[in-house]
Amino acid sequence: MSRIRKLEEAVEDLFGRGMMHGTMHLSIGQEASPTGVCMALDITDQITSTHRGHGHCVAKGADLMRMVAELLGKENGYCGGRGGSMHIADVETGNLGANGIVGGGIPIAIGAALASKMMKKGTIAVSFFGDGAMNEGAFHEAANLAAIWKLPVVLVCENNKYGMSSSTELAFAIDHLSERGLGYGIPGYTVDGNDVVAVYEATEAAVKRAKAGEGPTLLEFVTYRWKGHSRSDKNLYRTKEEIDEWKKKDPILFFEHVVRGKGLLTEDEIAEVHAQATSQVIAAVNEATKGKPADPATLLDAVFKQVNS
Ligand SMILES: Cc1ncc(C[n+]2csc(CCOP(=O)(O)OP(=O)(O)O)c2C)c(N)n1
Repeated sequence: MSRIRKLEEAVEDLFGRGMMHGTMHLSIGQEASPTGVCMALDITDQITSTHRGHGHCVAKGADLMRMVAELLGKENGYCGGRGGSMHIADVETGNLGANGIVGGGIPIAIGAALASKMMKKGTIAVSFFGDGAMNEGAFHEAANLAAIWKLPVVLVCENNKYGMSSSTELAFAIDHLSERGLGYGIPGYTVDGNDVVAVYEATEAAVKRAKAGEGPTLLEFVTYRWKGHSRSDKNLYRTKEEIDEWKKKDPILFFEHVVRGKGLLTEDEIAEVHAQATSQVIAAVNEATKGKPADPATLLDAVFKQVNS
């Protein structure tokens, strides 16, 4: 969680200094869901991510330097600098890709789960998506197929309360978005998305169910994004008081409180975790900035996989 937070703080700084291309979306405040979910997965299990996907990439094991290089449009980035913030894929760690199309990753995860089932690979797929994506047609079609084919997939809704400026209260007529699973025959659970242990436990149970051939689970992790939707967001649709209230529920501070209370880590050990995360991020940024900028002359290279016939 600390590594995700420090990376995103660094990304915000790089963007502010005009070093990044395109846009980017920060998930500061939401670190418990990628962390808790990916802790319950094997490296061979696959994920699909969203436009707000830096945390998912880090939690699934991406290399920080290659991530930053991608954000800076460098050749040594994950997609040769062509993808930027919203399109980081790292197939080796099972990350099938972030996706700028809201809801776009859900059918891809369903396809990966179908392939796993047909090829008897024993792996599962997890699709991360926001509350806004649950009102996309792609979600409904994918959920139905996952249910009727009993696919090994976990549908993870990170309900951070807003889809751009639309609150969930405005966009849904139900209180718990996990209820959406019931109409498809998919069990759904709403969980505190700022409690990493609760996220892990809920995911572990869903993964077990998927691996046992019992089909999909829908998990709603209730959380909050501290920052605006993207850089152009002036936060006119919510109050400073609301943001401050959620900052008090910081998933990192909450977890520190838990481990301190149980005597699992000392103050020095907690400080060491944060110090390590900071130095890893600094090293990644320093190394990535040395990379060669992607060359516009080879723009179409590395966009599709080359197959030699
Ligand atoms: C199919 C599609 N429709 C609209 C957009 C524009 N758009 C980008 S992000 C976003 C909001 C998504 O909200 P949510 O799924 O809740 O994710 P969050 O931003 O809260 O993480 C929208 C409408 C898009 N990228 N793709």
